[in-house]
Parts: sequence; C-alpha cells; structure tokens
Amino acid sequence: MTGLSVSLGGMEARNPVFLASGILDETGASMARIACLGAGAIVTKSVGMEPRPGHPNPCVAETPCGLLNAMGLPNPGMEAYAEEIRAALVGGVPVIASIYGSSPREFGELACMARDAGASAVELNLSCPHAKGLGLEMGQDPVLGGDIVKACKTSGIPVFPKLSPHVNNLGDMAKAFQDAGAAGIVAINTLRGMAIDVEARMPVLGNSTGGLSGPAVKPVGLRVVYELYTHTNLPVIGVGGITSGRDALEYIMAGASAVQVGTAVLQRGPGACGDIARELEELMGSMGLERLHEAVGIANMERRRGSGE
Ligand code: RRO
Repeated sequence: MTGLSVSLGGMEARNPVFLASGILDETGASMARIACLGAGAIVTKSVGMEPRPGHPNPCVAETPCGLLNAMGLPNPGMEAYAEEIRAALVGGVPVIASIYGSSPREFGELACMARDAGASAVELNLSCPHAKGLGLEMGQDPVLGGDIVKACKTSGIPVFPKLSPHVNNLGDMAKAFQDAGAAGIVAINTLRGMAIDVEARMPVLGNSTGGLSGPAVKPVGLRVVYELYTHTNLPVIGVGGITSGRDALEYIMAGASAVQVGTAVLQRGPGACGDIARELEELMGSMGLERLHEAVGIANMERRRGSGE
C-alpha cells in the first residue's frame, strides 16, 4: 500500500488507518495483533504517572448509533505500562503513546518515559470528557496547551495533542499547538452524553455521564477536522465514527492526513483497521486518486478559496 503511506512529523506509517486510544489496548499482545492485521499505527490507552482504578461499573452502555463510556482513565501507570508498549512493538508499526497528566512537567516526564519504552510519538489526551481536573479542562486553554506541547517536545519524538469536540476556540488552540511545535492535531475525542435506565430510575453509567463514540459522532468529527484544516497547516488526524473506507475518505477529504478507528473495532473485530485501509485504497483507486496527499482536504472549500481555486 505504498500509495497510502504517510509521514507525520517524521513518523512514517505504511497506511493512514490507526487504532484509536482506548480500544483493545490494555496489553502489548492485543496491540501487536491489531498491527499484524493491518493497522498503520497503534495508539495506546491513555496512561498517567500513577495507577488509576477508573470509574465504577457500569462503564459502557450501547445506544442506537454509538457507544457511551465512562472508563475513567483506568491504567496501571507508565512505569508498569512501559512493558506493554515494548510488547506492542512486535507488531512492526509505530506505537503512539497516549498520555495524560496534571501539569506540563508531568506530561513532559511521561513523554520521555514513553520514548524510552520505544514509542514513536505521543498523543496528548487533553480531551477526556469525564476526568475532573484533567483532559477536557486542560484542552481549552491555549497557553496551557502550548506549554504542555513544549514540555513534551523535550522528549524529541513527535507530539500530537488530541482535542475535544466541545472546544469552542479551535482556531486559538490550533495556533497555540502550531507555535509550540506540535507535529499534528488529533480530533475528536468523545462527546459528553448519558443514558437513563427507566426502570431503575437512574443513569445507566456508574459515573452518570460519559463519552459518546461511534457513527453518531462522525458528522461532528468531520466538522472539527474541516475547521482545523482551515485554521492550521499542521497535519490533522481524524477520529470519530469511522467504520468503513468511505468514512475514512470523508475525513481525508475534509482535511485529515490520517484517521483512527475505535468503536468500529468492537463491531468489525481486530482486523478492522487493516480492512478499512484496504477499502480506502480500493475506493481511492476507483476514483483515480493514486496517493493520499491528492485527497487530503480536497473537499475543503475554505482552503480552495484561499488558494484562488
Ligand atoms: O478512560 C475514559 O473514560 C476515556 C478517555 Br481517557 C477518553 O479520552 N475518552 C473517553 O471517552 N473515555
């Protein structure tokens, strides 16, 4: 799939369909398997400095067009998880470590630990919808966001902040990330939502609210990617509701240079990323698009107008 190869801030991937954070990424073995089945790169679960048990059960709830989760950042801490990152490298594709922290300094230390474990890049989780004091609360402040990127740049590996769809100052955030030296921006994390158990007269999720993913969020993700592509020259990695090669191409045409697949892996199985990459290649071929860059942002009318097309 040479026509699908992609380079993001110096990180090379054989195809642009990556495993998203939070899906089948508890162990290095499962991540390596997804890589062997064709994913272009693997994003790990979000890992912090200390172990965290996560939120009380139930942590997931199905809805008609998507999945609600409130896992609550469960993870064993970076020191222990480094072993899983090393094991995931067996898959032979770049491993991107998703990290979260409470300060730029902690993010920077985590980035260095991830690099030492063999990660090719870090994704900064600035967008978890239900972790007090972390995630979304940090990802809306351009000064703090820029400082976090700068701290992680000391690791020397590419840095990809991940944004929430709830951010209202996308242009400011994109500029702050670009000025700080980010290699790209990932969008979107899940949308805040909830479900009610009528008989029990209470919320379904143990945490009451959670994050919605899956087909329902695809139009929102597309809009955010489109806006980011309009506002910045940084590569954008699109995520949210991608289930097929056609969905992936929609994101690419909106401005994504790569995509991530999460919820669809639960529906289509561990080969989902590889299968979607093959579907993407076929669809592009049938449309006369030989290389990925020919399709990136092709549907972005703002950029077209800017370049006088
Ligand atoms: O662990 C979670 O509950 C979680 C995370 Br870290 C995230 O970034 N997004 C999400 O929907 N759930």
